[in-house]
Order: sequence, then structure tokens, then C-alpha cells
Amino acid sequence: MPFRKDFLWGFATASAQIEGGGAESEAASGRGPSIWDKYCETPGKIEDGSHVNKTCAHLDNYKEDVALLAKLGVNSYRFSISWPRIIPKGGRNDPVNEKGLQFYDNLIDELLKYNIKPMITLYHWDLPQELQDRYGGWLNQEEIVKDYTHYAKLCFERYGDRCKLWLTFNEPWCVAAHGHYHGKFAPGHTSDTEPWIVGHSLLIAHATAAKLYLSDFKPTQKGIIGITLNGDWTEPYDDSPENVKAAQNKMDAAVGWFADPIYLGHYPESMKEMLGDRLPEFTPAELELLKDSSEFFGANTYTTNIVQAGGTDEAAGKAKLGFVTKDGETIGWESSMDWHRAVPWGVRKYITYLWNRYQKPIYITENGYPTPGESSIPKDQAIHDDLRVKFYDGYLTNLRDAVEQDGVDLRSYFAWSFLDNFEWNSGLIPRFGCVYTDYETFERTPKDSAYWLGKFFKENITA
Ligand code: PNW
Repeated sequence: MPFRKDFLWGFATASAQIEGGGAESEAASGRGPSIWDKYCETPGKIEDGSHVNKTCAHLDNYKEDVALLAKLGVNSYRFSISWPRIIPKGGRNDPVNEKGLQFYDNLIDELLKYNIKPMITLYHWDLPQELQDRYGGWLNQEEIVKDYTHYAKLCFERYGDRCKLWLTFNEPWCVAAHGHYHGKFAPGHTSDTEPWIVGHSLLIAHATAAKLYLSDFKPTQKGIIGITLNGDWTEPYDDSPENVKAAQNKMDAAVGWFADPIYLGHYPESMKEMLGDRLPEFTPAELELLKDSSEFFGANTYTTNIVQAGGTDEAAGKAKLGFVTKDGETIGWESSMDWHRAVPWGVRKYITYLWNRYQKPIYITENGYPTPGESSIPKDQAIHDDLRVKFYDGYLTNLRDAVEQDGVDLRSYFAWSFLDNFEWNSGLIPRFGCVYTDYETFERTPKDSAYWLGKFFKENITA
């Protein structure tokens, strides 16, 4: 069998994307507002005008959701904790919300009842709004590192006896680039200096919390901790030196920005050249902290780009991203999102690159596909999601080849996502779920892809 005996497979979600059951239920839960509540209340920011407080009502339906996960045959489930649900104002001297803490206790206990291993993401973008107001959130390294570490410690203390798989951050690139450069995610800033300050804070917050876990909790709790980064394969348009360099620059600006400091001890050279003194420098103490701060490489990956020189987007390393090759061929097939085309062969190149460059066991923590048109057809058609099955089949076959033929040390696969959910600035329109969500009744109906994945892993994980 290609996948190891202890291979983790399951679905991934995030607190802000699934928990909310409406304003009333959220208010009763004692959750404080996050930067996404404020962003949703800013006219024009969310494509369909939906609000993060009313998504899949997972808060009120977690037992049914866990029973469904068990029925689908997963051995693990990745979810995130909402920081403002357990510390409504977020800060290290602010009160905790016992109801919120209890919710994650209950969720974890429910998962363990079915032998499903919880994997917790500490930060999947829902920063307490109060911390944004108080001191600028991730822009204030000194304050946010202290508050984030306090929050992380609370989670290790409360849940670490039962949760053995920890992720400090989900996709810091999105927080810094989409949140502070492109302005398409909360808090919606468009700056050409902030993203690299924010990125630096995220790195130091990650390393501070991870080191705390490794020194004070791991010896008794025996879990593992790391960070998860988004990244996609970058295929040069042709073999001209400019385009080959552009492809590497894009990889550096998306992945190397965070991975190089953590695993190799420095920012990528191409980012230093591009940004000059807009890129912060690490102090020797910070470099020491970053070293060995992630026990594995957490990877979220979706697509592949054909890359040329001559772009302007600094968050993409000034590379020009497309999907058309020099021969005029469009790679892969379309999804419902403009940045995402399904390109199965790219995922094998991408994880082989990560394995060769960083030499860490790889945990795929997200991979998935929003089927085009799925939000405008009735449920009984949407659940027969052939193109999503084709996506998972193509990607997983390539990952299997990477393990068997390229020797990649792959330890997990989490499909994005369990349920159709709140897709950030695109609202409830794109449907990424392997389970259909009816947003009127909150009823769940598994799609064909959910069953397909169960069968695939049954046949490919060593018994
Ligand atoms: C990830 N891009 O976000 C997130 O971790 C999830 O919360 C999200 O729902 C999922 O992927 C699907 O989008 C991304 O623009 C958002 O390249 C945007 C990009 C990549 C990942």
C-alpha cells in the first residue's frame, strides 16, 4: 500500500467558515467580533452580501457533523479554534468565555468517541476585532506576539491532553498579502509596506508559540506542532532565463517568504532584492527562535500557474501568472474561481519540490475544488459532482506517484472542504464541500466525492 499505516486522512474546515448559525445564536454563544464580522458589515466587500455569523450552523450541529464524518470513514478532522470565541477581546489580560472553551471540549470529545484524531489550527484568520482596534493587529509585533502566545498557551493547556496535532497558522501569505496588500480579505488594507511587517509578526508569533509547545507541553502531551503554508506549482512559460527566474521568484514570494526563514534560516534573496528595506531583518534571537519551530511542512495546495516575467504584483514576486502555455494550450480544467484551475500533474511537481528543498515530512492540510456552476443547480444535481471526483482522482493519483516513485514522505491528506461553506470575500457562492450545505435548513447531504474519497483511502492506506 502506498500510504503509511499511520497516514491521516479527513476533511478540513475553519471556524469562521462553518460555525455561525445566525446573529442570535452567535450572540448567545458569547463570541466576540472578529475582523471578518467588521469586514462583512462593510458594504461591497462580500460578493453576495453574506455574513460570517451565519454560515453552516456547525456550532449548533457539531454532533451530527461528527457522526457524518465518522460515517464517511475519516480517521482525522482538521478544524480551527475561533480566538474571539474563547477570548472575546483577545488580549492576554482579557476575560475568557467559558461557553466557547466548552464548545471545543465537546467537539474534541465527540471526535474521540469515534476515534477521529483532531488536528487544530490556532489561527485561521478570525482575529479578535478588539486587537485590530487596540494596536493594529498583526502590524504591532510586540503586542500581538504576546497576545497570540497567551491564546495558544490557553489552548495547549485546555485541549493538549486530547489533541496531538497542532498548526499555529493557516496560510500566513493570505493574511499578509490578501489582508494588507490586495485588500480583498479582512482587514482590507492596500499598502506596499504593511504586508512584510505583518509577515514578520506572523513568523515570530508562530515560532514563539511553537517553541512554548515544544518546551513546556510536548514532553508530557506528546503531540506535534507546525505551520501550514499555501503554495502552488509554478511552471515557467518557457526555458528562457527570465521566465525560469520569474517562476522561482513567485515560489519565493508565496512559499519561501515563510518557509525559508523557518526551515533554512533566512528570507529568500529574491525578496530582499525586490523589497530592499521594506523587508524586515531578523535579529539573531529571532533566527534562533525560528530554527526547528515547525516539525513538518504543512501544505495547502490547489492549482498550478504558467509563469512569465514582467508582472507588477509584489505578493507574487512580480511574476505574471497565467494558465496558457507557450504552445497556446490551456492547462487543466476550470473551477468556479478565477485563480483555480485543476491541474493534477502540478501537485506532484509541487510536493516533490517541497520535499527536496525543505526535507521535512509533508502534511497536506488542504486540497480541493469548487465545481463550476454548482451554486446555481438544485441539490439533487449538485451532489453528483463528477468534476470534483475527477479532481480528487487526478490529484491523489499524482500524490501516490510522488510517494511511490519520488520518495516523498507524505503523512496526511485533508480535503477542502467537509461542507460547502463561507468562502471569505466570495461569500456563500463557491461550493468547495464534499458535503452539500442547504443554507436555509442547514441540512447536509454528502456528494459523490465524499464517498469516493472514503473508498480511495480504504484502498491506499496500509492496513
Ligand atoms: C484557502 N488564492 O484559501 C483557505 O485556507 C481556506 O480557508 C479557503 O476556503 C480555501 O483555501 C479555498 O479558497 C485560499 O487566492 C484563498 O490563491 C485564496 C487563495 C489560496 C487559498
